[in-house]
Amino acid sequence: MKSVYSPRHMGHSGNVELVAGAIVPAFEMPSRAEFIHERLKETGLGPILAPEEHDLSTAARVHKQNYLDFLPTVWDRWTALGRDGTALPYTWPTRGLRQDVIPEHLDAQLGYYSFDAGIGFVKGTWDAIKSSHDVALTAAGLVNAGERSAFALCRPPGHHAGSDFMAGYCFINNAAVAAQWFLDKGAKRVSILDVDYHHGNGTQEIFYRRGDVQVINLHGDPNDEYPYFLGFADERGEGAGEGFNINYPMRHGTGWDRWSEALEDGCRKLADYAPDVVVVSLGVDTFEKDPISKFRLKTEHYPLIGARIAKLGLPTLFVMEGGYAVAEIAVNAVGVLQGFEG
Ligand code: Q9C
Ligand code: ZN
Repeated sequence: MKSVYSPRHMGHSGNVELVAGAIVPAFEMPSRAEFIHERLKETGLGPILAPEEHDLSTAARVHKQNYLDFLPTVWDRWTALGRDGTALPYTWPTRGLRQDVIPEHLDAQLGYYSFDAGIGFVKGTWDAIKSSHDVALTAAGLVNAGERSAFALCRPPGHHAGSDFMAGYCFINNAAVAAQWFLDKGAKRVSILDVDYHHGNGTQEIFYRRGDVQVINLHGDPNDEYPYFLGFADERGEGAGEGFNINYPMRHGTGWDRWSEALEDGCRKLADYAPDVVVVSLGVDTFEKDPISKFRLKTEHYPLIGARIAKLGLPTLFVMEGGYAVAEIAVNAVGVLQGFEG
């Protein structure tokens, strides 16, 4: 399997996030991608390619233009205010406040375009976001050109980013952009299978009213897990999207037996949908030792995930999402890919 990787993710580093009342170094850190990159080389999974530059026209079909215009401006505007450190929001437009005015101040816009404070910007953040987007589309191009599969080693991840909001370490929804790109290249239907520990709220929001992208999510139950406000089992899509959004919320402590049942059910529904291509939002924060998650998958289970996806017999793009047990995520993520290859 070919992979796509860019070192440009590394400029997105040294940022902080808010966890349990404390500002701490962000769990989403450069070593995540570096360990996976090393593991790809070590295992000889296949060639590792550099991304080609892509413009944001496909991204603009799943994100709002004002949101895409905002993202590259954040760091320069933050420093123009005489600030350093990490650019973070601190105020949000809740129920009852005006949603129709986008205030001019950067602090207000950071809140307007975000869901939480897990999306800190530093100097290299926009360049990393753009490179992650390019990595996803370059890998999608490999699949479109006839490869059975490809791996987009995206960093930062994407599945919490919605049409006009950043969230949970995510800015551009790489998997959603790739799915849209496949449609624009002639695919009639695309399935997104999201196996990250956290519900892909951004992906769900983007495609909720669409029938051309099926979204299947396996994740921590929002009753006791981030993103809390979305990811319940009764969210099935609306309008043309009715029935094409499928959620499998699972409780803290879920292990392989229960999780793999959900994967099996999801794969059957995916096969019934008969998409032209599958995009896997590949998070490995389901791992028992993940520092921010509460499932109990073991390293031996990850190749089984890949093998089940391979059984679908469909062209498959793997897009990297979460996973924070830093050294182990490399073995687990590449384990999925090895399991896919058989
Ligand atoms: N106690 C992804 O996996 N909150 N994002 C963590 C830690 C946000 C995860 C709080 C987690 C976001 C792509
Ligand atoms: Zn996650």
